[in-house]
Amino acid sequence: GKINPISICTWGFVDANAAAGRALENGNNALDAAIKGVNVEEKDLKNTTVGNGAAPDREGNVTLDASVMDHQGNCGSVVYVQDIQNVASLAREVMDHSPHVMLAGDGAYQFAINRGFKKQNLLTDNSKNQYREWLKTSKYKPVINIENHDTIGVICRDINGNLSGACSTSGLAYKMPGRVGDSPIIGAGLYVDNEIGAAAATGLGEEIMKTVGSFLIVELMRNGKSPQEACEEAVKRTAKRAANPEDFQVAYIAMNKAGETGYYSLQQGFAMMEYSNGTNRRKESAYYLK
Ligand code: SD4
Repeated sequence: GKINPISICTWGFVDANAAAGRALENGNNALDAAIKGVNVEEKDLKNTTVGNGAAPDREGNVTLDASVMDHQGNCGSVVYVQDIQNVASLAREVMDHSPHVMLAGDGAYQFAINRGFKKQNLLTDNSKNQYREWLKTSKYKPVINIENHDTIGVICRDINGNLSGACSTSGLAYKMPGRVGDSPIIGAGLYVDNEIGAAAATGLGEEIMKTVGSFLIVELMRNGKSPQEACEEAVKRTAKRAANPEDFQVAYIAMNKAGETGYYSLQQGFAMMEYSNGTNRRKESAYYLK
C-alpha cells in the first residue's frame, strides 16, 4: 500500500505546509512538494524573512539564500541572490541543470535569468520604511535577536516513502552585506539521508553552522536517537558551547524514515507545522532555556 505522506515545516506556516501536504497527497514527489511549500512563503509579502518582501541588509539590498536536497542525496543551493523571488526553485535548477552544488551572487542571478526566472524588485514599501526607521538608530553591528525569524524549512515524505527538503531565507534583517547564513549550507540549514531521515534549521545561522546542526541530527538518528532526541541533543550542544545562548534562537525540525517527527528550540516561541493523514497541525515546541 501507499505510505502516509507527511510534511513538516518551521514556524507556523499553515498555508505553506498545507500546500506541501496536499501536493504529496496528489502524488507529487517529496522534493516537488517541499519546494511548493517554500514557494508559498517566498511569494508572501507578509513574511519579511523570505523571498519577496524580505528585509534588506544594512545597505538596503534584499539578498536571499536557499537550498534543496532530495532522496538520492542530490543537492543544490544559492547564496546572496538578488532580484529573484523563488530561490528554492533556483537551488533546484542548480542541482538539476548545472554541474555544481552551490552558486553565489551575480553568477546565481545570471543562471536564474538563463533558466527563465524573471527579475523582480523584492524590496517592498513596507520593508523600505522599516529599514529607514532602523537606519535612524542603527549601530553598525549585527542585529541578532530571537524575533528575527521566519525562515522556512520544509521536510516531506512522499507516498513512495522518499524524503526530501527545501529551505529559503533572507537571513537576518540588516545583516552585513555579503553575509551568508546556514540555510544554503548543506548539512547546516538542511540535510537529507533517505535511509535515515532529514532535518532543517532556523534561528541564528552563525550558531547553526558551528555544529553543522542538520547533519548532526541525521547522524544522531543514524545512531539510534529518535527525531525528538536528536533535535534536543543538537540544541543542547549549541547551548553548551555558545558564550551567550540567552541572546539568540536556534530551532530544528526532523523526520525519520518511519515518519516520526521531532522539533526543539533553544528559546521559547518556536512552533512546527505537521501535515499528516490529511490534517495540518501546529505544534508548539518545547525549549531548552527556562
Ligand atoms: C539565517 N537561519 O540566515 C537563518 C535565519 C532564520 O528564521 O532562520 N530566520 O541565519
